Amino acid sequence: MTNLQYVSAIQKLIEGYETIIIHRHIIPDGDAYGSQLGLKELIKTNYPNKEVYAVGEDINYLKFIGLMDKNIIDEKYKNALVIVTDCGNVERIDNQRFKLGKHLLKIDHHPNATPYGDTSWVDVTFTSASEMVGYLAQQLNWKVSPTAGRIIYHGILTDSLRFLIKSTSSRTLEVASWLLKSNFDLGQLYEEMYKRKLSDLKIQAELIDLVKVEDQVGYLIIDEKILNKYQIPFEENGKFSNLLKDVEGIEIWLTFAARADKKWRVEFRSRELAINPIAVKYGGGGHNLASGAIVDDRNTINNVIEDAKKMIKGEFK
Ligand SMILES: [Mn+2]
Repeated sequence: MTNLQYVSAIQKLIEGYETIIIHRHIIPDGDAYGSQLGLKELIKTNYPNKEVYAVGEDINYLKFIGLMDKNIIDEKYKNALVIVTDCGNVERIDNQRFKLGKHLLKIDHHPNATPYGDTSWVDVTFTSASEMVGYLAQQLNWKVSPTAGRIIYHGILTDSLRFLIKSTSSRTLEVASWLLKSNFDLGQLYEEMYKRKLSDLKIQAELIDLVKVEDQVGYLIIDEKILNKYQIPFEENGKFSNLLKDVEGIEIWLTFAARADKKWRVEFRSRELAINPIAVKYGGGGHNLASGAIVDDRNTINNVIEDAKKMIKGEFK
């Protein structure tokens, strides 16, 4: 099916259900929020009589984008259309009640790790699931409130690293341009997104000193002690995953960050080599050039680093 065929199929689905419940992945990021809350806002504007809910855990640093709906009882799912955005694998869907609906629609730009959904629109050529939602709205000529425009634009910005990643296309910019017409306050959004604390700069200085580079693999281990010293909450432990981006001589860069449950969050990034097979090996997943996983201990961290070196040498299996 072409993208335009998906667009009209999705339009029919939305029109066919009175209740729509939208899920996305755990440990949400800007794109998860953008595609989920953006789509909710769009449906509410264009189909004001429908009940639309966005479910999952709230995350503090994204409260300026919006809040999740609470206390949605199982009964609500009975005749509902359930939409899951920005999530490649079933285990990562927040929360597992997504199965309770009448029809399941997946909208995603990750490689199709575990296919799911009665209708599944998956296209890895989009920078973000938010771009897909923006594209959907643009093609259907939906009304876009400033709130929806802002939420979706933020999702595209965060996943595309402000239009920096290679999958940024003329379509990305057309969708972004079209969203800007909704007249949200772009300056205010940038202020929220890019404001930093002095401690953010200071921790970066300390982290840069800890960087190791071996065989074109750069890595950084951010333990609980450093996070505490600079009062960085565990839920923000992913924000240094691009510190080693664009450094000459580094092909793959790995960031290991302490978690509240004593496990480690691993962020895999790569200039060109597809590194998601390593993430998958450790129970994670993601995109070719940007993936994530959670590992148990320092031993496993060393194994991940060794696997990345093997990947560079073409010896990873
Ligand atoms: Mn995404």
